Amino acid sequence: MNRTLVLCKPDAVERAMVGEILNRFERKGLKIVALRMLVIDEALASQHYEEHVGKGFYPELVEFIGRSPAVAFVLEGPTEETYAMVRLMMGATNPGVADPGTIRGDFATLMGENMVHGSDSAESAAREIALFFPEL
Ligand code: D4T
Repeated sequence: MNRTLVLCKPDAVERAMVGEILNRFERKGLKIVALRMLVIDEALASQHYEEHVGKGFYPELVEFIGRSPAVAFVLEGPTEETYAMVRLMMGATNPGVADPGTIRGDFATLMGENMVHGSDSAESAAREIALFFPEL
């Protein structure tokens, strides 16, 4: 699996940062192989975030992820480490401690508004790509 799923979350779309984010991945040398804009409803959110269902922050997470459109895309790289490369470029989940030079480190401040999502393993990538792009 040389592919991974990325989401520009609603905060990124609202702030008109989609172009900047896509540009970073394209400059890195990763290829966009599919892309769509959608509102992530509760049903899709519960599948995407199945490991977080029932946690304290889950209701807020669902409200945030569905509050306005997101942009989902699939990136392809030359190795099976594509998902890891993308996660490095995103930075730590909490933007408050994300390294400068990463997307979250450069553009975000709050855990609840952290701009992007990237699959955290090759297995997650396969599952999430099937969820957002069943035609692939
Ligand atoms: P996503 O999945 O959005 O790319 O984020 P990460 O993979 O980096 O982090 P995650 O799955 O642990 O968290 C998902 C999402 O929930 C928010 N969150 C997380 C939160 O608001 N409070 C918390 O305590 C945690 C752990 C942020 C990202």
